[in-house]
Amino acid sequence: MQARTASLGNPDEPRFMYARDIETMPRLQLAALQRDRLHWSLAHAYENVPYYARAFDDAGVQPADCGALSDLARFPFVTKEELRTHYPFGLFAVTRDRIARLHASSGTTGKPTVVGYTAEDLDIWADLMARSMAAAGVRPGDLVHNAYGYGLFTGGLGAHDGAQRLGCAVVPVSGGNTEKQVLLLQDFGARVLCATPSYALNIAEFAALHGIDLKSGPLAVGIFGAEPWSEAMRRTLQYGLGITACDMYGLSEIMGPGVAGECTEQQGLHGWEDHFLFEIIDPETATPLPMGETGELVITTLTKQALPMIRYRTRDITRLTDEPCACGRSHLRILRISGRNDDMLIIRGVNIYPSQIEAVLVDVPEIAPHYQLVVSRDGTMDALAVLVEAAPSVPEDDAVYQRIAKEVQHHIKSLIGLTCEVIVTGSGRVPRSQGKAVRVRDLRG
Ligand code: DLL
Repeated sequence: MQARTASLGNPDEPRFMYARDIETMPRLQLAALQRDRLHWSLAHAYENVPYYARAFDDAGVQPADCGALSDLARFPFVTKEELRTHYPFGLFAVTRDRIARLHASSGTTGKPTVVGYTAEDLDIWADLMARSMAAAGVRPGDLVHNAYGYGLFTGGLGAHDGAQRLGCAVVPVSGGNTEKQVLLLQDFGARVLCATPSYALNIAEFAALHGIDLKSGPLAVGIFGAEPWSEAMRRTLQYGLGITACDMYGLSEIMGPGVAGECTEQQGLHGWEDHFLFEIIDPETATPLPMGETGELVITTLTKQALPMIRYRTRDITRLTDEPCACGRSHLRILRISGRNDDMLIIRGVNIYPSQIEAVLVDVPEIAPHYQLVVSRDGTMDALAVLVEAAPSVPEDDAVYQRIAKEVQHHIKSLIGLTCEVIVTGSGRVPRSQGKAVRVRDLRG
């Protein structure tokens, strides 16, 4: 550890602008800090949220039973369902007058999930977003073009507060109006772009189509998250915008963006373990899995006041690694999220995530990386059609489209083992995203 700390070099190095001591803390020390904070968080939840008191009592556990970190496995899980049942403020652990802000996730059906923050929670959130952005190469003084949506979605204000905490200037443009986004990027000269990867692609495409060169300008860093994306998409965005693109992870139930952020090594996202405890469980049996195995991510908040979450089942599928990272940070890494458990498609016995299809599509030069998956029922079988767009340079010709469709079909079959229909359309026919992309249209009813 000593040698690694010594090799970190200049303490003013941009990637350690923030919280260097905490981010390079030896793992044993980090575990001791987590233990103390976990005790506080369990007691806080138990004493202030009737739901947790009942759930712990039913499971026969008390906060005092959690001696070691591994004892957390004896505590029950909490899910989005409980947040819905206790809508709007039933899981809050502080009185309404201590709440400084509310956010909510839209949810496609029914009531939204509401989350609340005390002033201290907002302060920590800004810190963690600042740390995540610094890890991705954002520096004090940078101009940050923030195209995450402002409003109830946590992306806009989360990135905004983090960038300001780091000492950046923010262009709070929010999502949408792509023409204006490109104009402002060009005229204001932002060094950093915050957006969903699908919207960043939309921006890059618009610029290219209108002969606007963002590549040779000051734009240098992309902070992309809020939806699954692939390494192939990273390459496309980095090349298309002339940037280093880093992944950003978070969810409103736990905080918002900045729960984990990728450093410039681009080898996964550092989960900020001084504020969260990460576990992986088997999504079927809910049994904890060892480090390195793929499963569902479960997160426990260690310092959240307003809305403590004890063993929250995220539904996100990924794996963790505690292998040292070349950047010198000791906090474990969450590897790229392949998708949500609920987004997994089972097509004729093959389990697939939309991001796996994306990884195949992005590498085919004759198609643009916009796609939608249409799932329908063919008798008793589920059928998948992949709707893709021909690249703008491809002539509008049915025979050419059919040849490309066959090739794509072949790639999907050989790389994922899935037989599906591929439909190639002309440029601009696949709906564009302004925030989180809708990748799957389910017609099964
Ligand atoms: O999407 C927070 C966020 C905003 C993260 C901006 C990053 C950047 P929610 O709307 O509550 O919060 O959605 C959370 O989005 O459970 C994942 O399924 C998905 N998600 C978020 N980040 C990533 C990512 C925000 N980097 C849900 N990769 C999560 C894959 C992601 N999926």
